[in-house]
Amino acid sequence: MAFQLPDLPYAYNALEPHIDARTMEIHHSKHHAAYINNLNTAIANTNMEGKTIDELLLMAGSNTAVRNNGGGHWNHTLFWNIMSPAGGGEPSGALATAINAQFETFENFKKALSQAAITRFGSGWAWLGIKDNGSLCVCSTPNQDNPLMDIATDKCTPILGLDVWEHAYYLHYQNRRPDYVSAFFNVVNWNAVSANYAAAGGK
Ligand code: MN3
Repeated sequence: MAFQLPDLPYAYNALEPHIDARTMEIHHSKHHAAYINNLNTAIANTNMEGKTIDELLLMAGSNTAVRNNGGGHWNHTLFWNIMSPAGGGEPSGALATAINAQFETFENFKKALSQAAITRFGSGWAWLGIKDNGSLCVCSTPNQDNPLMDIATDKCTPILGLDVWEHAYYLHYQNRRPDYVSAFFNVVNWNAVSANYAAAGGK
């Protein structure tokens, strides 16, 4: 069973004015679709066919096409799901408690994630993740790598991902990545991030 492009959980224009419809349409229907097509091509008729996307991430180090395109598929699937037109604000419940315990304040966490996103040189991602010991971490990866991959140096299970490739913001923000990062916080679906936190073992 080949991988398929998941539907966006909202319309292309739903995240405006923070992320524009044209960017969302190209990002989902062209970029994410291309990662999936290239991933399917890379694994066809190999022993990787039939593996789950999470299993494939553990094989990233041995196959560049799987690393780039499997990562691209996994990363974008998370990205779409942690945004919402009803997003923004701050987390509540166990995730809020964990963020405050680790970063002292939500504002400090925002600064840490923003810094990771803004200082990632070239293309890549910034992450909020949960480590095996249950603690939260903020990190970033280049290209379509992510912290679940066998080749990851900062290992964790991402519960929030922020795409800082230029294709994610250039049409609307041009070179102003910090403005895009700031706007992103207006569409973060903290309910979805909290659900990811719980699913990853967060308490
Ligand atoms: Mn992207």
